[in-house]
Amino acid sequence: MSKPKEIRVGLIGHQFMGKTHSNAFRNAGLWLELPCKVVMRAVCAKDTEANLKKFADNFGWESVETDWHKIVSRDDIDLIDVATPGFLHKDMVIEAAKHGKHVLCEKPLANTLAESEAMLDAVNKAGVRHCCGFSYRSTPSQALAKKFVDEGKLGKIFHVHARYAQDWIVDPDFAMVWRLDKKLAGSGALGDIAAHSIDATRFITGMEFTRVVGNMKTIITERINPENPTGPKAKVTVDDVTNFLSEFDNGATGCYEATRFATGRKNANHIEINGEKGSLMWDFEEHNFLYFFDRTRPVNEQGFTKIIVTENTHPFAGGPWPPGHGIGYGDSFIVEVANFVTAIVENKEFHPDFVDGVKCQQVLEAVEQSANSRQWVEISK
Ligand code: SOE
Repeated sequence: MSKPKEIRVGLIGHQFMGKTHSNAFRNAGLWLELPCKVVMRAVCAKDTEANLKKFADNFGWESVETDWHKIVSRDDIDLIDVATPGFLHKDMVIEAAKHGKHVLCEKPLANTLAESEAMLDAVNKAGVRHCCGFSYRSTPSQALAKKFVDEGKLGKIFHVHARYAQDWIVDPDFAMVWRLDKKLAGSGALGDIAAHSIDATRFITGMEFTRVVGNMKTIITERINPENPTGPKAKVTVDDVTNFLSEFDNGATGCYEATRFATGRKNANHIEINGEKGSLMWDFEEHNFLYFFDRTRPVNEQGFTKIIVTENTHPFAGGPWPPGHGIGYGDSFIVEVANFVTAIVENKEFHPDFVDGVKCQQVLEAVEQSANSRQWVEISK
């Protein structure tokens, strides 16, 4: 079968992730050598046509749709990108797959494990390619961490310690938003940011979670209702902070925290992996670097090396700029979409896909079950 000369994209969602993904598709071809042209065919969102047209002009989308059922069925689109709140993921992805579209869906894949399994089933039945937006895998530094583990530089892994800390809702006057409503978001810090720590663990180490015990807490239980600011407050129905312990299929253990109340921490996504031969520390606040401790070096030379991950021999060529210039948050999405489009055109294996999305959902659900039962919960293979 001949390779497609272009991949025509339809985006659903035009808020934070819609903007991030628009930038990614627009720059994918500038940033990395692509085997085809990326055509930004249409953007769809719940907004007026006028506002959508303004967004489309600003980000380079050729046309707009106000009804998502239309964009997923257009025959001039090959790939649907779902960048919407979690409660919309399942229906949009399944419908897009039914129309034979490849699908990129933001993380977490769904609001429940069952929904995510239905989505995986739909893309498999349709025979389309799929990506789950665990974007941090596409930072050169996290990819280098995986390479080091794959090369055996850590040896047997003892344990993982991960903390994803933000503080954007510490203010009690911060009004209710969809991310704080379980019906819309599925969960709070757990699904939104612990999902990244769960995926990073699987990606870097190759280990699989076998059991967890967790604790979830809502610190501020009600917030101003933006629809009726002087009326009764809206109930917060998700976790503000989640802590959990884990065990893995190779006997290693893990300790995780995801919080939106870490006053002063803006997007502090951190993971440290300790092994018999060495350790790795990856921190998004310094994500142009990777910290590596090599216990095989002479004792007098041992210490955490701060590797600048911007050489063209590093994963993803260390970024598009000369060594030492560095990259930012949006760049990981550029790499993610460029690699996904390339995998589609060249029929190559691709991760993170919906299997990774479902594996993450299994852990999210087990943590929630454990927080309710106050017991350890097993995770099936
Ligand atoms: C909010 O917590 C958020 O935007 C997450 O949803 C993203 O996945 C993360 O990359 C940055 O923070």
